[in-house]
Amino acid sequence: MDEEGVTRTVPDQHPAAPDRATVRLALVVGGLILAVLLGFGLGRMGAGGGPATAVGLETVTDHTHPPGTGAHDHGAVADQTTTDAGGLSVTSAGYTLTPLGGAFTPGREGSLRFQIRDAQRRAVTRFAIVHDKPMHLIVVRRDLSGFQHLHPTMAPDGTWSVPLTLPQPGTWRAYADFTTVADDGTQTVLTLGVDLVAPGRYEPTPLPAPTSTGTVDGFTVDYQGTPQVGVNVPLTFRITADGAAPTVERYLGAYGHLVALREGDLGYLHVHPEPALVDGAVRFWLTVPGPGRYRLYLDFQVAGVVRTAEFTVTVP
Ligand SMILES: [Cu+2]
Repeated sequence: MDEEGVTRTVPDQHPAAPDRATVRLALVVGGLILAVLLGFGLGRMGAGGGPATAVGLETVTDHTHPPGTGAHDHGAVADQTTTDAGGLSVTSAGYTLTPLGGAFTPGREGSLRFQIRDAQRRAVTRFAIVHDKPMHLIVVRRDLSGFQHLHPTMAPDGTWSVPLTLPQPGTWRAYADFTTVADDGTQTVLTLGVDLVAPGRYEPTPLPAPTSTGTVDGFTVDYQGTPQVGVNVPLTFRITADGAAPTVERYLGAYGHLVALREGDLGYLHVHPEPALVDGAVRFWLTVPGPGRYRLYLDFQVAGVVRTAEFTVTVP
């Protein structure tokens, strides 16, 4: 990362095969559970009952909502992250992020493995697909450098794993952003966080100065909007290259993905995008829970390549 507070090219973090496998797995697992739960209903259906059972399936497979249309506005959803920052705890709402081993050597590819366990200590295997994925994993060093956005895959026993390289020594924060689906269909939106350690001499990078312009690989990204404490305000990002506007492509079901992290405690903010471009720009709605400095990370895709632009914002 350079001093401008800008970025790097994100390699293809969404290989097609594992993704499909993950989705398929989620569908299969969800389907099996539903088949058991709804066996009685299905039997009735076979006997000439109504199509009532289709509804349950949709809560698992059709969670992906038009981004921005109240992204987690489901009737049965308990959303803990609307106003407060998430990712500050390994346990919330009865669910626990449990890392499974895993030592990291700086600069060497390792593997992050973990489970999400429920209040009965059972590994959760039923997750809703949100923004095309059942699990979003954000990794950043505690100085807010080295941002990564990954998508682990789940084994049938509920163990998630993803190759992970921590390029520099230091303490890193990993955020698991997911939605569980309980046996009764209740969905819980959560971001749990845990620290990872890459042993070695930690030389923190100072947070770059606030700016509303970022550049990455010849792309310039400007945003308009002023984050305010406790107010949901629009942030509109415009992407240009050589003075022209490239075609911004949909990526994970939206025209961009934005993560905001708070300096000091690394609180994680959910940011909801609007479903369509606004005059060619990507618009998000952000509520900041308190004053401080925040780092914004915008993932966007042009010509099949995902890049991340970064910005520091001071909220008075
Ligand atoms: Cu993701």
